[in-house]
Amino acid sequence: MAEADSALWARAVEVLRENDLGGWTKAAPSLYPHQWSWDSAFIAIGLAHLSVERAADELRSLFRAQWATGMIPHIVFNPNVPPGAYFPDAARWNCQALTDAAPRDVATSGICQPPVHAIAAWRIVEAGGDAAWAKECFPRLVAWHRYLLTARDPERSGLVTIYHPWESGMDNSPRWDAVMDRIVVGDLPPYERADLKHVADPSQRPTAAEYDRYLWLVEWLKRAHYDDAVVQRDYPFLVKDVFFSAILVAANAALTALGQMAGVGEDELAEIDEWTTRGRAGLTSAWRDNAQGALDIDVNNGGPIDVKTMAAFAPLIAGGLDMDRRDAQMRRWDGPDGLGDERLRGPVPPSTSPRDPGFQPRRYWRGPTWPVMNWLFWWALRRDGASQAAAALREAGLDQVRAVGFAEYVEPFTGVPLGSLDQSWTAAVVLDWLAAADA
Ligand code: 2M8
Repeated sequence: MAEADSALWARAVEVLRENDLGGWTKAAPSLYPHQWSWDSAFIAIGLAHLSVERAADELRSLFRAQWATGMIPHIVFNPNVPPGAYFPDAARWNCQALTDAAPRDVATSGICQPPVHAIAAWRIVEAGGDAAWAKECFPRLVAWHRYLLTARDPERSGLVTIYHPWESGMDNSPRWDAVMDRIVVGDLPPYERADLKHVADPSQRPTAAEYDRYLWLVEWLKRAHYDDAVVQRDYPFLVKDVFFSAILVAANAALTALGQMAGVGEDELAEIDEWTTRGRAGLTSAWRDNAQGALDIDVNNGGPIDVKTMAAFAPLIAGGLDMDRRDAQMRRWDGPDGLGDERLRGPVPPSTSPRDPGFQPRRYWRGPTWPVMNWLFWWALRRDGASQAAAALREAGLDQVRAVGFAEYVEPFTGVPLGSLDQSWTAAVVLDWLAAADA
């Protein structure tokens, strides 16, 4: 490894150590003091290069918080965090009082996040994990995927229904604007935002109006006692999220590999195959030629959500595309909604296309580039043999981190770091990138 890369590696290791709270890692030093679901999956991918056992522990601590429904919750709360440091906190979600499905010994939020976990579990195997690990994690991951394939897709459409922008992981993406604009906030219990205590510049975070709606949706979910059937009967934010669904398809391939290693029966493997087929069919139904990709579907009015964001690359993440669709996705990748806008500081994809009316270059998921997303696209391109595009993305992604450190997100034109510094998942994906060069 070149000397500069050794230094980057050492610094990434340090960031993960500093955020390590003993068996699990907080998402960021102060802005995110708890364990986040998809953050921890990416973190495990990085940790696997340091210690297979420690990486497995990262996922184990999520599994301990798994709901009886199979859901892996989006936040596992750290009981040692002082009141007011993060909001909404465990008390506001109040899951243990409202549903028996929530675990008794650990407090969690009542929603989930994209299912990157099987991909992480398989990365642990690739880094030296054994059949015992595959046997241990397989049933947890099957229960998680089955929850998404059933409770979150009772129509068997192959597309997962999300209940909250936080479930997408892309909280304030313009993908959600039209649905969120329809929500009328009622009698919302008072609250104080904690995020703005940690990020001084409010133009980098969601707006007050967005936060009111986020919290209002939480009140709806509480009223439904977090019961999926009740939520889906009458609820203002029901969206078929193509990016979430695509990650599930990709994760099902990893689940199959884990199942084979664990020696599970043919029936179980056949069930996962069927999930994959269904997921691909769902993404095909969400394909729009004019978008050269897939668009989310607003369940309450049946229509596609026509905005230009990186989520349109969902089919690329899922893989298994026919030649025409793959070419269309790669044209989009190289075009003005992907890497082709000449104002971009480097060839990494903006979260929202600069051509979309909702684009804002500094505000969270409305334009900035996200190192962890660069990693995810790199992983998918590499998996499918697009080695040149993958190598270029890895190089550009690493260049960005070399320039600004382990930022949560980055302004796409100026390259200024935004949000939290020393974000755990950014450090983790850097380790995986650097390890890949040596492979
Ligand atoms: C962001 O989301 C949380 C809520 O879940 C927040 O803004 O408070 C998102 O970027 C999400 O994708 C990420 O998992 C989380 C922690 O990094 O922060």
